[in-house]
Amino acid sequence: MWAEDFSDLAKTLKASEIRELLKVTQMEGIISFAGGLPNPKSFPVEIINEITSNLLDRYGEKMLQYGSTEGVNSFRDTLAEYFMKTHDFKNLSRDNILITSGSQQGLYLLGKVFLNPGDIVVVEAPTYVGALTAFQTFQPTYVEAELENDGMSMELLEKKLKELKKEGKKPKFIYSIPTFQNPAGVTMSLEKRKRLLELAHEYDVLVVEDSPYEELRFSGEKIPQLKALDNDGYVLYLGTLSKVLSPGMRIAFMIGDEEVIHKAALAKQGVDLCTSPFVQYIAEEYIKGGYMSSHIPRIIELYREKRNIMLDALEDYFPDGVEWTKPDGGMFLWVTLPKHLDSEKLLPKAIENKVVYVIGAAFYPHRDHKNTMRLNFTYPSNEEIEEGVKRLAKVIKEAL
Ligand code: PMP
Ligand code: G9A
Repeated sequence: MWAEDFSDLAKTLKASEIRELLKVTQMEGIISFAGGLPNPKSFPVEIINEITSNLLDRYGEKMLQYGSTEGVNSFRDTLAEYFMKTHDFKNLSRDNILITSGSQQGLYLLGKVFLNPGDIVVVEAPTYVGALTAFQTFQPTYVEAELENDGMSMELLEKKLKELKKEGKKPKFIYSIPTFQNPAGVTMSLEKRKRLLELAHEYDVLVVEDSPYEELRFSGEKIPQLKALDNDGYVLYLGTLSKVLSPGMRIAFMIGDEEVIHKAALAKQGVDLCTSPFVQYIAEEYIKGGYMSSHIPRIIELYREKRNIMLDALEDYFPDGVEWTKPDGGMFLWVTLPKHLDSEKLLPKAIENKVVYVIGAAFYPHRDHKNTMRLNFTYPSNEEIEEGVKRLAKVIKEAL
């Protein structure tokens, strides 16, 4: 009835592939490798129950009131200390930190702060589909740097930055998920991280480091975050508690240059006034009380087993000519089918066989890669992983 009155922007809005697929995944008997959902077994329900009731006794009035847009000050102080101590981030104070309602909101706020229509954003290809959804309101132009097994191609990035400079253009930022990337599961090497920062300096471009998965390492050596290698505000870091505590709590944080943080807080005022103080107090106690550090190893153990089961099943059931990444952490792996197969065309067949994944094209700004798919291994049960891979292998073999 009102569709004619929708704004030009609303008329362009498209559903996120992942949000849409959540409906399919709720169908009876479906095994889902689609959404990036943590396993419910990873939620520390009892700890949260206990913390919440203690906190309500002590701080009930503050928890139930509106809070400042920047976030609860003591929580911002706790995070500053936590990231300097555990991540080696330099010179943080609460003024470098904005609490957001999920990193998804952080991405949206960055769009609001930086992007005019047509502005350039450099992304890894493939990249997180939710970032494309967040930025779409601001209608940027994308420049893609291909993702390799050790992270974004620095050669391509340099080439593109050089070309843009020749045309008198500069990207507003480079968006990267360097650790256990979504969707591909790969991790950027230390050499590439250093090179990325050199290029950021040379071409004077901000780097947005989106890092929800870094704590979930199952194998290999820890690599410093880009933000830990940054001495002068070239990296804006997005962290979240969604994958190490609960996505339902919607607690995340943007860490970076004070001026950007302040502007993002102004942008947030019009979005939700503030992130729930109730939940911020709980999150603060979860970190300060050491619960987070003691709980993460349990999540890692749960997910490492699931990753191994999926890798073994892929090896056992997938036909020759199909390749996949072998992630050291995170929640996803990335499957590449022979060139002539289109994972979007296979999806209805997969759903018929009661298994679902996210098509690779969703993770490219121009949706121009067809023969890939993303598999999540954290949500299904161990038995479902094996059975789901078997079903998917059948669909692929039939298509071959
Ligand atoms: N960035 C990336 C790379 C993600 O994978 C996700 C969640 N899937 C988000 C941001 C958003 O996370 P949240 O809003 O729950 O913090
Ligand atoms: O449910 C969501 O939209 C968050 C998950 C993101 C993903 O699957 O990448």
